[in-house]
Formats: sequence, C-alpha cells, structure tokens
Amino acid sequence: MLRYLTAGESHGESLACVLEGLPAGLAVSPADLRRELARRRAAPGRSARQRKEKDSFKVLSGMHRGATTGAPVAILIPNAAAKAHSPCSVPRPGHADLPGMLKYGFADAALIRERASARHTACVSAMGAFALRLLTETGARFSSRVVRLSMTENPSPEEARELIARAAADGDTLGGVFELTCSGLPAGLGSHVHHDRRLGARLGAALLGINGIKGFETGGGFDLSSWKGTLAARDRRVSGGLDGGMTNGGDLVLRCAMKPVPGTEAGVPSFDCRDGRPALSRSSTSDVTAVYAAAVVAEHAAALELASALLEKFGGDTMDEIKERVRVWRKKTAELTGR
Ligand code: EPS
Repeated sequence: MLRYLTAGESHGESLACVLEGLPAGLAVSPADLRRELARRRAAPGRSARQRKEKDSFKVLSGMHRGATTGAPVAILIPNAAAKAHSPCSVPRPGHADLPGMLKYGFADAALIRERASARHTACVSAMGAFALRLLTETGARFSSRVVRLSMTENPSPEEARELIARAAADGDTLGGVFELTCSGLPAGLGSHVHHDRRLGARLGAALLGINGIKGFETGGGFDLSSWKGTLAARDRRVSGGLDGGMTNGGDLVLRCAMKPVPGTEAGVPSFDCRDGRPALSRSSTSDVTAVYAAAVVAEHAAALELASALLEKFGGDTMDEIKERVRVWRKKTAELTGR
C-alpha cells in the first residue's frame, strides 16, 4: 500500500510531502520529477503566478544513486511567491473561505484559503512521478486530454487559446471536462468485496479530492443510464476498464468535470465579516482555467491510487520482485482468457 501526506500553504515558505510504501529499486531521475511538475505548471490557462513559480524541488530522503531504497520519500518544493501573511475579512463565494472560517472559528479568510489553494497539487505531481514510473515499469501507459472547455467540445489548441484569452479579457474563468486513459494495467487490481476496496470508488475519492472537481465518471458514465442492458453488456466501453470494482484488463477510462475557478477578476458580491456590509470579492491572480492543469494532476493522483492497488495485489519489496510477479500474473490471465 502507498500512502502520502502533503503540507504547506500557497504563499508559505515551502510545500512538503512524504510518500511511503514504495519498493526499493525504482529508478526515478530529477528529470522525471521536473517533467511532471512542468506539465502541471505550464498547462494552458494558468495565472501569472506560474511565471514566477519554478517548482524547484529537493528530494530529502528515501533515494540512493537515483533509485528508491524502500524508505519514505520526502520532497520539499519551495514557493517562489512566498510572502508574509495578509489577512482578509471578505470571503470569496464558491471557495473554501466561508465554511472554513465557520468551522475553524476564524474571522480571517486567508487562514483557510492558503491551505485550500490548489498550490499543494505540486506535491501530488512530484509524488505522481514516482507512481507513474512504477506503473510504466510494469507495463501501464497514461494519457489525458481535455474533452470540453466551457461549452466547446474537444477544443483544438487554437480554440482553447482563443477561449482563454476571451475569458481573461472579461475577467472571467472557465471550467471543463477532461478524460484520463490508462492502458496496460493487469486485471484484478481492486476488489468487489467491499465499498472501500472497489477501485472505482478509490479512484473517485482520489480525483474528487482535487480542488474544483465536481463530477466523476468511469467508462460510459452518466450516459449509460439511457442504454438498454442487452446493448451495455456487449460494449467494452461501458465498463471503462473496471467491472465489479476491479480492473478487467481493458483500458481504464475516467472523466472529471471541473468547475470554473470561482475567484474572478471581475469580482462577485460578498460581505465583510467585520461589519456584515456588502463587499466585492475579487481575485486578480486566479487561473483563467485550471482544467488543463487538473488533467495532469489527475493523472498523478490516479497513478498514486493505481500504484497502491498494484502493490497490494503483487506485494514485493523490490522492483525486480514486483515485475516478475506481474509478468507471471499476465501470463496466467492470458492463458485463462485466451488473450
Ligand atoms: C490558486 C490561486 C492562484 C494559483 C494557485 C492556485 O494562486 P494565488 O494564491 O497566488 O492567487 O496560481 O496555483 C498555484 C500556485 C499552483 O502552483 O498551482 C487557488 O486558489 O487554488
């Protein structure tokens, strides 16, 4: 089993995370981490802050000569935009500000938003580089694509650029839908026996845990409700790689809907919690759209969950052991299914 924790505030000194449960002998290079962090940071639609953040990182533990040792991997990602605490008494509607202030008893929204920020997803991407490596070493391949940006289906890069530029000019933000595909996963990850062991539920929790994600589908998703059973049972796209909470050897297909970032430059009506008077909540640094970045983070969050499920199924303390067990399992399932 893999487990991890992240820590840090959006404009605090640094982000930190610990990933525990990796086997020994997983080769992960600084270039692997840099590539995954850059895919997230440089995605279309990001705020001006991303030109400042470099997402430089330091791996503090758990590695020796470019490979994991089996000990916890700790990573530090300093914030280039670190700054002194700046209190705010106007909660941003649609963000964690107000419920967080009520829950934790603060009159200062910054004490909530600093941690609720999606900045911490840089940690997910850094750790995701390890999980992706583990999965690709055992034969899996990931990809993601934005299938809707606001109202536009399958936007081309030019269409996306234009939509983003128009929304930025209006001081507005855009949501959308992205799709993840993971091919080459061995059959039998997850389990049918309990709700919290079903892989679809685990992946749903991982992806709905990413800031701004409001909808989650596997395979045919919501559209399936209008299909007839006789048709659905014959179409492999229906299951999206999961049957009964387990991988079935087909491509895993997941989709997420992301809301538009609710903090906008144009502003939305709110109130000042010092005196209850109406106030405008404006955000000049929001991402115009976080959908492209979230698709990358979702690959990483899903990879962490899938790597965990793979380690549960195959066990093993070294990559060599795991790879051998996966090889034997693939041979056995191929013989059983005739594929
Ligand atoms: C975020 C708001 C923006 C984004 C930030 C996520 O930052 P700021 O707090 O400076 O307005 O730039 O994303 C990142 C910094 C990042 O690296 O992803 C938010 O409120 O979620």
